[in-house]
Amino acid sequence: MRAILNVATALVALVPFGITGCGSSKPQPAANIESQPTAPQQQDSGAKRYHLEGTVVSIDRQQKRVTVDGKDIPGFMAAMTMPYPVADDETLHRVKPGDQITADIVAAGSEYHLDNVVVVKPGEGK
Ligand SMILES: [Cu+2]
Repeated sequence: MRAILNVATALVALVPFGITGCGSSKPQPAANIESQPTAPQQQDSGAKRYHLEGTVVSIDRQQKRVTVDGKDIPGFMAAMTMPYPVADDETLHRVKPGDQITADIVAAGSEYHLDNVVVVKPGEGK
């Protein structure tokens, strides 16, 4: 019983960090881009993709963000709940709180967004 309470306390203590999100691990100055004049001006140039599994916590259609309680993503970030920008409205209107999803995190420098969001298991709510 005490162990369970300790875990709950630890989770609560982590929440503030989850709200601020990650991205603090490797700040990349934009000046780096200018040091590569030969690089083509492609949107996805240098972008990395990470596989995200998690549960949708909330959707903010005005800010175009989906908050996901995500599992650990090796090489990107630990398991945490944080908002992810989502570019397309179709995804924002399709997913619902409680949905279990998989998605690609497209990360380029300090910018990232979700792509290829798939609802693996719909949530109970509507
Ligand atoms: Cu994060």
